[in-house]
Amino acid sequence: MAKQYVPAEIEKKWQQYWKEYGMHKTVEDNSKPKFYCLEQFPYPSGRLHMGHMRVYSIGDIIARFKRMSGYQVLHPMGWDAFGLPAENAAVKFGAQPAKWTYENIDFMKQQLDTLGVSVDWSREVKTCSPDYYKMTQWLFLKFYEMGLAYRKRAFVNWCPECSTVLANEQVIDGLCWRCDSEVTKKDLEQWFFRITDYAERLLNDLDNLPGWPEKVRTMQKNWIGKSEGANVSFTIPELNDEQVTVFTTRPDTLFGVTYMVLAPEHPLVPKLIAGKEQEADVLAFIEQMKKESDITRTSTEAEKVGLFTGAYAKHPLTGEQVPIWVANYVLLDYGTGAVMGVPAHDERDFEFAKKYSMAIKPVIKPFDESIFVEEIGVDAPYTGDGTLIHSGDFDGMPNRDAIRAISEHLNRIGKGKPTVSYRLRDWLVSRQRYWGAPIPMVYCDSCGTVPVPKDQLPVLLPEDVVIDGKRNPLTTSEAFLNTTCPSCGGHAKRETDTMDTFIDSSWYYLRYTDPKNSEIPFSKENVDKWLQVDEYIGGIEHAILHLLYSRFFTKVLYDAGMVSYDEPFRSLLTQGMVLKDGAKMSKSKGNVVSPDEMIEKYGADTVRLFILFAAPPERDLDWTDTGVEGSYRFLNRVWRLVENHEQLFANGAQEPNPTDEAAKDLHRMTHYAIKKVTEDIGERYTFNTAISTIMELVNKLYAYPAEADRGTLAFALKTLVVLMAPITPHIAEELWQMLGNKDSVHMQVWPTYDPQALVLDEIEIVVQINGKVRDKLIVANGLSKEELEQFVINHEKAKALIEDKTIRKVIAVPGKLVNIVVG
Ligand code: ANZ
Ligand code: ZN
Repeated sequence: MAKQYVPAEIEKKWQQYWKEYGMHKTVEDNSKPKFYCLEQFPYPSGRLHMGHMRVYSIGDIIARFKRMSGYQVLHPMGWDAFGLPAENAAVKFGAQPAKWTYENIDFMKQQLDTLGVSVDWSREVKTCSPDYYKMTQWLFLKFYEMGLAYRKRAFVNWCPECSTVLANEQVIDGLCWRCDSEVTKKDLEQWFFRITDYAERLLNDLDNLPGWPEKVRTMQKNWIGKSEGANVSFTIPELNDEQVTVFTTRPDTLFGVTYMVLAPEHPLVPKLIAGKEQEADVLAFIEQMKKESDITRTSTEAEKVGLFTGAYAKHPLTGEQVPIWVANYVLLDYGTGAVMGVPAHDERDFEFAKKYSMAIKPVIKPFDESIFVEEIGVDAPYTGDGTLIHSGDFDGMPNRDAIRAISEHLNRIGKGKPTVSYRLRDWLVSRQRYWGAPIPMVYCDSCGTVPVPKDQLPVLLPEDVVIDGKRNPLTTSEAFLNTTCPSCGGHAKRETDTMDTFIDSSWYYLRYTDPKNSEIPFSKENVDKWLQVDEYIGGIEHAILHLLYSRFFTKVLYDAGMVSYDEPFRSLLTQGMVLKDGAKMSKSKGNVVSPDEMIEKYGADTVRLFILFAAPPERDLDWTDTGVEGSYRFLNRVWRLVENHEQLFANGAQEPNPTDEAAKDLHRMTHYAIKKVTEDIGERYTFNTAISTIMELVNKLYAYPAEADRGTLAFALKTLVVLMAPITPHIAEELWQMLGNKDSVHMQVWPTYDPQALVLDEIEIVVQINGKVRDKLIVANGLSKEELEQFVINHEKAKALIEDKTIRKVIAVPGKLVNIVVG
């Protein structure tokens, strides 16, 4: 009796079976090589979307494939569970952030189970649970001990919508990464991590990551933004020759300086303007600038605005007077917060000088003789290379050489030195929000800032609080306002800021190796066994943020002797987006396809098959109903195929004996499929072409004649089901049973192909007469040069071509052609 393919039934059944037999538990077997397969953990927003389905389908095919290929595989899952949406939900629905979060986790976990992902839930981590954030706090203290966590007052990025500060990495084109509001600035005392100490290593070690996409490495490189140049000191006669230092990448243009610009917030500015007529205007300008974000101030579209301070500096080499200005386009925290203005050779300076009618003095004569010095600075600056002019002793020197020569000269006379600047800023890690890991610091009335001793962790987050969306409830929490100083026992207040959630996610992949450790974040033994992550899969949106922070964390913990690798992710796969009708799925566009509905209608296997088949993982994937239906039909087709041949296995299948033509052909296809699918899944991650190959095999099986060898057929069917196991794990289990097996298909050893089986018996070669292609011949494969030559010249077809002419020479290339030279 024909059995129907009913995904809902078999999927439930097998998920239950896997759970019952603990089949996704990490098997610790050190006789096998290890493989750590990790997908970025989700934020428990409420429900999984198609993007999640994609990333977890990709991770799962890899994890399942590696298990069958003889690896001990770590494939864990958890929740990036702190963050603002929980507080917003609390305001909106009145739910406690904790309750809301845990309920979401329960729901989404069940969604992941319906997709059939083989994750080891016994290692689950939730960043919001006290056992986890205790260790996040432990690590904060470690950073503090190492001098890598510090508190300072600074103008920081502020998102008015989120009511919190943001790290530089979280300001994307002037907007908040989370809510897209325009970011402003605020003067606050905040905690920072000294990531800039690691700038050079974070940059250089990108070269040791060949398994990362070039694009991501370039983005990190640009973000770190290393610039080599010089610091040059000018003096200010009216302030007793006090020094003001500028950072320049172009010391070769020093003689072209016609003014200097300080960042409005530069500490010297108040002294420069004191008592001058400019004072009031400049002070007002400073106040205005403090509020604008760096991005707004320096964007190329933004108009350059500045004011003269009324003060002058003395040029270090010429002694000339240089007027000192303040302007929006100079930032306090890059370089030295001061620049020398060279309008003849710099775009920004040119624009500024034109606007305020400042002198423009060319000091580089272009190598390109069609550009005249007289033209420089009339309509545009000259930013190319050339020879120095109007530059004293350096006249005539190529400017690339002058960069070094002038730097060295300044160094000798004590007025400058070679300097490297980075765009990367220290990581601002405190947040004025409730739903995060409390920063484990107290402020004692008499001892000042005191770290909480590690044995007093965790600093618990009170859960019975009122969230009004305006104010962090910790700032009025009794437990935070009144505590005792761990050092003197006197009255102290706790820090009420919590940590940036990106700290939680900077080390979760380490915790998975030792998730239940209650003493320390993880043991060295466990972490060293599993690290590095062999394949990390996630979205390109984290190219800088999460990935840079995680690299930084790993390097710090490497320096602390806690891990043996200083890069966490050996290989990185950034998956493309899931689109619908060419657009990103979004509620506002009304084009969201619900994973639950799809799984209910077609089953998880169809959803997985479609996702993996529709596009290679890095590319965007367009969700189409016809595509999903096609995948569903294919699974039905395989189902019927196996069912038609169930009898074949009733009494145990025979061994393959491919002697007839059809059997030979099928046998070759089967081995080819093994080879192709193995390489596509295991090496290239081109799951789509692996699936096309499986489809080809199915077509061959349908066309297989009833009289052809049965053993060959049985082998092909078994192989088919095994190859499908990582892709469509539920139906593969069911089909495996239909083929007469009692164990799980996922426990099978991944097949290897027989290179001999791929060799064809006969091949086609080309026959040429005097170098011209004249005919084709079928010959036995593997003939030697001589055998091939003899076979062809004695063949009827060749004889006809040669006619009565004389054979002068025969050139035979086995496997390809035979050229007969006649005359
Ligand atoms: C003089 C000069 C002449 C410059 C010239 C460039 C071209 P990158 O390459 O991005 O590191 N600069 C330095 N500090 C600055 C700050 N805090 N805010 C805004 N601009 C600043 O840029 C380095 C160049 O940016 C420096 O070299 C300086 O201008 C400017 F033909 O000095 B340059
Ligand atoms: Zn925001």
